[in-house]
Amino acid sequence: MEDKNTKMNSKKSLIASGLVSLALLAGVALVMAKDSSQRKIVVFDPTLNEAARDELLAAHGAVKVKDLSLINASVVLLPSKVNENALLQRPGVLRVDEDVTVYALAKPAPAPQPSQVMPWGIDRVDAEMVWPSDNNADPVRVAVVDTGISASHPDLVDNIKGGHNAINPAKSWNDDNGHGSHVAGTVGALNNAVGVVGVGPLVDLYAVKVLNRNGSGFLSDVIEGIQWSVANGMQVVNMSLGTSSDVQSMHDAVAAAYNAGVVVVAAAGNSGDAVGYPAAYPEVIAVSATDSSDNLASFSSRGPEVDLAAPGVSVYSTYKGTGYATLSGTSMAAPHVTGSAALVLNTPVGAYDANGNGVWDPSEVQQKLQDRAVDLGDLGYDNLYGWGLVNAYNAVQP
Ligand SMILES: [Ca+2]
Ligand SMILES: [Ca+2]
Ligand SMILES: [Ca+2]
Ligand SMILES: [Ca+2]
Repeated sequence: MEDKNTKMNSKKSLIASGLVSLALLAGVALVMAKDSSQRKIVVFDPTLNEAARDELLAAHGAVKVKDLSLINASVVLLPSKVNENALLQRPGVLRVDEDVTVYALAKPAPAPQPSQVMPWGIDRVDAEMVWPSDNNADPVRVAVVDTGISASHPDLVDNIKGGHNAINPAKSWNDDNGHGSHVAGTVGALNNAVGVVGVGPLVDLYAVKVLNRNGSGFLSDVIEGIQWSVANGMQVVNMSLGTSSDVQSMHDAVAAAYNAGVVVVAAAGNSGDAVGYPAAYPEVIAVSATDSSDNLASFSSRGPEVDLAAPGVSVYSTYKGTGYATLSGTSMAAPHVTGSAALVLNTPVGAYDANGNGVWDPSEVQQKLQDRAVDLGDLGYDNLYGWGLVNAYNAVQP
């Protein structure tokens, strides 16, 4: 946790006075939750139509921010707790969830990189042994749900195929923080003459911006990012973010993505303690972080929800603008698994087609990644490394 700097500490103390316990996550991407007193997620009975919902909301003084069709909900501003309680009494209103705030912190340390180097994590998961056979495959669509992706980065730009700004759909998904670009580079930086190279250098990257330039954003924007990913045919969603708050709307959103066939990967958290959310949900592949000696990082969250481990200490990758940076966190581990999942999706499902439908389903991808991981720590499954260190090369073998 050596890079958990003073800025983070001041955030912690700021949040300590909030009503919801400190959450956090993503390595350098620290994510915390606090009470956002007016902004709520109102979840309706699915049989209620939009007009009826809007009428209900208006009757209780709620100002609608947006709808979240994925989970039959609306994001609203409520003037007071009285309005919320009254709304809860109405038939058709299932629940009112906190629209918790999430924060990501990245330390700015861009350094120019004149020639391409292979980051140690890419080598460790043996991604480079997969590339030659992958060259002619259809690119897999990967959504990086984060601070955006640098639209001008020469080591990313050819792989960026689109995106969405859930905070303000009228604005760009360009990364004004750096964290999302770092994650994107580990997933799929270009195999060229400069900078770094990702696990899957031919993937199609989609920038789903849910955290702002300061690395903060509402949970509802994260949910909208997941919703966009489902609606736009994303095959893998990477979430290097999280919170200690277990909010039902978030679980519903990742479950909807999973049921739609989307592989969802998330960082386990940087608390050194229990796995955070969304990583802890069963529909999500939870990733802990290892160092270059294959030991679990001290900051890495751990517990029975961990599925896989991946490199997450001193990871060198692309950053905002045209920069590069070395960062640590489970935020950096998750994209190694996301990239590996994308490489698996480029191979025939074969014997892993548990439900016999001829295509990869999220549970089948997860099963193969787990079966082909390199066991670490105690023999077999354990709470630190899950099923072991992800290995892209093993995972794409028949
Ligand atoms: Ca290697
Ligand atoms: Ca490169
Ligand atoms: Ca299947
Ligand atoms: Ca083990």
